[in-house]
Amino acid sequence: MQLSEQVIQENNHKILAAHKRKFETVAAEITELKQILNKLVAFQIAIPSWALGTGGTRFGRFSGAGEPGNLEEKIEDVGLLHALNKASGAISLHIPWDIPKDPTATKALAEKHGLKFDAVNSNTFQDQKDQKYSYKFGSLQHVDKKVRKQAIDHNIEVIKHGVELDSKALTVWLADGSCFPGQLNFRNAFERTLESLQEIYAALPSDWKVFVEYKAFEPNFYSMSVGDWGQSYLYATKLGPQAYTLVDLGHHLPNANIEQIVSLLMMENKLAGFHFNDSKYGDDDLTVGSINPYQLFLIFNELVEGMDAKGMNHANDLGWMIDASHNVKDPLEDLLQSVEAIMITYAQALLVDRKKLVEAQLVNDTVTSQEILQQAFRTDVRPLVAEARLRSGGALQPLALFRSEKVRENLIKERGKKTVATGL
Ligand code: LRH
Ligand code: MN
Repeated sequence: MQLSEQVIQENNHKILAAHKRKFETVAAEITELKQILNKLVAFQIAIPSWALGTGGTRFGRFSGAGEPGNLEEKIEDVGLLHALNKASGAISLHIPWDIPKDPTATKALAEKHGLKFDAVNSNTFQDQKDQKYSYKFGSLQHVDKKVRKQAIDHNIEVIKHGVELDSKALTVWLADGSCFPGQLNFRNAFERTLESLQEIYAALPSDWKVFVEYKAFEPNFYSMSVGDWGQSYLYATKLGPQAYTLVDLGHHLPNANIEQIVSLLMMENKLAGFHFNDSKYGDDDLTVGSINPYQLFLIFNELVEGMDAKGMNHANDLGWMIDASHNVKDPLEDLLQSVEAIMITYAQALLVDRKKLVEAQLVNDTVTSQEILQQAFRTDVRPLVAEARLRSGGALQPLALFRSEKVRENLIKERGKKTVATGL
């Protein structure tokens, strides 16, 4: 199921006048309008290949119909999202869930949909059926050198798959840790994990990066061997200049100040990028901006300030990826909402009057500082984001068009009612 440019343009035409009125109203208030629109047009978010079907929890999974049953259908679904919002121009694969059997054909299919391959993800948190050694007690941290070697070889295999698809980064998330006090010697576990990561680092092509993703808990519930930003930063600095710390928004303990973590990682040139999602309690992997949109704004506020302070290219210098799981929403509608939330928040952060903010900070005028931030956060930038989409050939209202064109119904007709197992 693909949505033609013609269908998108015809639909835009019906609502263009209303859009232009709203756009001109908000545009009238903005000084650097052209720069902001160019930044929005250039900003692309990677869609996770593992989030195109219904997820589930240990208590159950309510599968949906018309979901992708193979890598080709996953690429088509991301292509559909990108046709609608022109901001989903990349897909992030998870190996072995998405091994490209014919990389040349896979790359060609992605190019047909205007998609690139973002970071590839390794998986040493599940035992594959033909696997020799179990990861029950960890992978890169494991006390048994044979298990560590198996996990290292897997990561090197994943790099090879990524190279064939012109990906430029490997994301390593480790479930490694312990469930009980006394189960693990923390220092030895760190040293074994570092030694293992050093072997993976040595296999990186010179223009590649490795993203070390941290997580406070789950599936281990006493310690995680990459449990917070400090531990990930320690690995990344000990590994070398191609290693960075990946921030998954759901991987923090309650009330962590994620925007401060982001600011300091950028200061150190060690921020890899993000796995965007939202959460109220744990690693809930909910729709971006659905629970705590102000926190997301404060994070993007630090990102824009930090990237401009270092002259970074907003679109290309960091990894912008979603990592979500869908239990009750249509996966594609959920992803459309997540991309929209990220684009809205980025636009709001671009509206912050940085000069006035610095002036207020330098005189400890905390009231004015808050007023400046909330002026931007309370600006309805949706017409700006829609205008950027319009100028990129996308839909003014992606979600409404997804529904009015009965995309899910058509996918079910094409793929049948069969339900598909996702890796998670
Ligand atoms: C771990 C995680 C990691 C992925 C997995 C699907 O919670 O965030 O990024 O490998 O989800
Ligand atoms: Mn993640």
